[in-house]
Amino acid sequence: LRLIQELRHAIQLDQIHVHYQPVVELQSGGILKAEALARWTHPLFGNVEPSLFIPLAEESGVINDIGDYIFREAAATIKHWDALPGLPLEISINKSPIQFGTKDQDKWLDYLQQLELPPDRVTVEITEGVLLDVSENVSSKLFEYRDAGIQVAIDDFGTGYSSMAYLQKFDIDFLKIDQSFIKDLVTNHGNRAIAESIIAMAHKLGLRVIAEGVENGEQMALLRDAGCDYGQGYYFSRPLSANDFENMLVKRN
Ligand code: G
Ligand code: G
Ligand code: NA
Repeated sequence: LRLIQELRHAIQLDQIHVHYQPVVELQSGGILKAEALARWTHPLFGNVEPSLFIPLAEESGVINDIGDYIFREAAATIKHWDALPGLPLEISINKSPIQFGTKDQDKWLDYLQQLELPPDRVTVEITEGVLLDVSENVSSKLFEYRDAGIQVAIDDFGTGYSSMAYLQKFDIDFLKIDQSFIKDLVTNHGNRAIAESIIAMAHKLGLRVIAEGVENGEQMALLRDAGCDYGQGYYFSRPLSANDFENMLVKRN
């Protein structure tokens, strides 16, 4: 478990980076926001997959430091991009259940104030499981975010056990349809029915919908015609370094 030890020092050693993947409005093709995705460049192993090191970070508690680091880096980057032509971009940050573990879990609102970045430019992505956690830590933080104007998205929607009541209680802003439903959307009638039902239900509750893992134009057109608001996936762009994302923005405008 040497890797956990190394992960503890990865931030100071400047091995943790943020990549950005655009979330695109299906009707207009415009970019609404970027999702911040953690990357670890290990000196020997190269790029360590988040699916490997995020669980390690969660088990060891390092996720709190990594999460804060990613948040600060991503918020500062979005602020920096305000100087570019085009609309001000929003940023989406993943927050794992472990990060809700303590009462005084983050100072993200203070940091946004310091940066002079309006909280409504920030979305926190949580999984359905977080909503089912009845602890005071989770609900007080979600209400604090909401009162400040930070938006909340439910990630991987449809794979867990969300209750519709929780979507109302916490006044959730976005549902992200899990990529497993998008994968064979065009040929699998069941998955298409699930995606269309999520879109209809979300809209009736006043939520906006993001389809994850959109890989081709057929999927994009089907989702757009079904009324899905936004898409994210390789069809639009892979997650990019800050530099590459910035170049992409400049080229588009
Ligand atoms: O790009 P992808 O391989 O990046 O991401 C894999 C998984 O890791 C996703 O489920 C994503 O939600 C998670 N993840 C990526 N970055 C972060 C992060 O900064 N914090 C948390 N908690 N999870 C992240
Ligand atoms: O937070 P979340 O679990 O949604 O993380 C998104 C994950 O999905 C990341 O690992 C990201 O690299 C990956 N991803 C993003 N777009 C696509 C896509 O179009 N196809 C596939 N297979 N994976 C994608
Ligand atoms: Na996510």
